[in-house]
Amino acid sequence: MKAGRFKQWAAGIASMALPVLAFAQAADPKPWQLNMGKGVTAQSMNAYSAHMLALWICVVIGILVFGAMAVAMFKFRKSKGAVPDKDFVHSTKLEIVWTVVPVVLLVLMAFPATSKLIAMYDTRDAGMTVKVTGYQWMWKYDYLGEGVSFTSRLDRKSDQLRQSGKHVSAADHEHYLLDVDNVLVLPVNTKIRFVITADDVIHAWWVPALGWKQDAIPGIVNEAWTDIKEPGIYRGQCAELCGKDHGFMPIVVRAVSKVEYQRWLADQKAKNAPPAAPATPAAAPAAAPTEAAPAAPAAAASNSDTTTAAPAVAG
Ligand SMILES: [Cu+2]
Repeated sequence: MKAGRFKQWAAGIASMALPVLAFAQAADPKPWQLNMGKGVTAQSMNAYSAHMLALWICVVIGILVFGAMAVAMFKFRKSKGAVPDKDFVHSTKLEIVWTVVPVVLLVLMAFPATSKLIAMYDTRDAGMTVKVTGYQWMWKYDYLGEGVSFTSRLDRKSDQLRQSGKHVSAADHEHYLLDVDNVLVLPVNTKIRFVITADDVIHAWWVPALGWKQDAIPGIVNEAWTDIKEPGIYRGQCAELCGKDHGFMPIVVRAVSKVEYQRWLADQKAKNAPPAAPATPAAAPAAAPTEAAPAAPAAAASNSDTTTAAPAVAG
């Protein structure tokens, strides 16, 4: 009976784990994950190592304190003939020890934490800059100096599902409320500076795999940077309660190789450059619609349409 039950459980867990493993990204949280995720950037690894240092110090302290309590409770108990020492009320030596040891531990943790924190705010020598603007309820991305910008909002399928009122399961949408129409494409192994602001209320741009979140505040430009080590899709959300649709402004970062990024950027620039057509004055006016016509379906299919998204913001 017991063995049968165990087999049932094992089969159930295995069948549950299989689809999860198939879709899992390197930095996605896993079911029953206990520890903090490592992320995919230098900063997220720094946060992870600072966390692990603190965790192991806590583990050692826990073992020592609870071990001492266990010894006191089980070895020195009244039933074993232990007699309380009523004269022991003060020990300067002990007080010095329990003051100095925590101070040393705090300094031990503060040194790496401070240097990592300073590195986290050092946005110098970035290879490129992306301006992130929060709106109720979407994001706008400007690739500064490239002339590429677009808005990124909840994908239509999630939007329809959420308004349908039905109970949504993973079968309906694999990334329900975590998908967008236009993803933020970034190159790997590049120091990318973000300037983050908002147009209406306070939002916060947060992709856990990158290892930080930054407030997007109207009238203030906050800075952050990243250097993604692994290509992949990294999802996040607005992390500041910003209004009724706060839960419906996800973030999707697609990290690609530098070559692929340059190709993508060239595509975006080509789509964003309608003045290229009037550059040939000899061409008949009919040339413009034929030029534009093939671009529209291609843009819609590429899932990173900028030409149609940009006016949506202006309006
Ligand atoms: Cu928001």
